[in-house]
Amino acid sequence: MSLIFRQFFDQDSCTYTYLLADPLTADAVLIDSVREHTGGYYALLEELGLQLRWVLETHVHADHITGAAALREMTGAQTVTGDMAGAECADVKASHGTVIAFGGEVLRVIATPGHTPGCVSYRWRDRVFTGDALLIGGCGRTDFQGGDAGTLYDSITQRLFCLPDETLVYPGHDYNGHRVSCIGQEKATNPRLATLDREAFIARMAALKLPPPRAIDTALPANQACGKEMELIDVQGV
Ligand SMILES: N[C@@H](CCC(=O)N[C@@H](CS)C(=O)NCC(=O)O)C(=O)O
Ligand SMILES: [Fe+2]
Repeated sequence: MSLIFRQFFDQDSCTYTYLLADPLTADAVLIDSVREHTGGYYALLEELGLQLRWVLETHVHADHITGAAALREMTGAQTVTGDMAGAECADVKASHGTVIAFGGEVLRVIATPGHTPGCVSYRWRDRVFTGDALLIGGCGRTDFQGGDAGTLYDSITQRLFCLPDETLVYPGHDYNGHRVSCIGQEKATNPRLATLDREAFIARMAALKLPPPRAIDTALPANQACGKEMELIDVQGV
């Protein structure tokens, strides 16, 4: 079972970005890229001789700007978001069950709304990329961008926790230095989900009272345009 897999970390926003590729055909995808790192991804793609096919977003991010538009321009890759994300710029608006193929590999889209209404997770082989739906020992906040704690609870318990226990969980962020978990571990130990029922989870999320992400005002409009430069957005009236 040959595969290419890399996990990148953006120190500024604690975002994880994932590179997946089929070494037999050299087709690659990136999940949740960060605009500041597009040069680095491009250099690695060149070094490994890979052709980027898809740039996938788990959601419209509030804390960093995606590299999607820049990567599309540099490589010709197509961009993918959830169909409820409200990012008109995306080439493919994926819904629950959509299959994204690259080389001999497939990614399956799992709709996991709650952190935002348009959040999706991507399942690949024995792994699931959960964005900000399920974090390691936590979950995405639900206090802005149309977030809804009850919806998030349902997504996690009904769509993610029914995957096999050994499925590896790769989140969109980690603020505590964790890199990977698995479904069985999150079911057993996630403090928001292992011990709380739906009502208690909703109450816990309402009590979090977190400060807004520092970059929210610039990140949201930029990401709705797939990360295009703001000057360009203004000129084009997007
Ligand atoms: N301090 C961070 C906050 C980032 C933040 O709010 N992250 C969101 C994801 S976009 C979240 O859900 N965090 C969950 C948590 O902090 O428990 C920043 O300013 O960027
Ligand atoms: Fe987020």
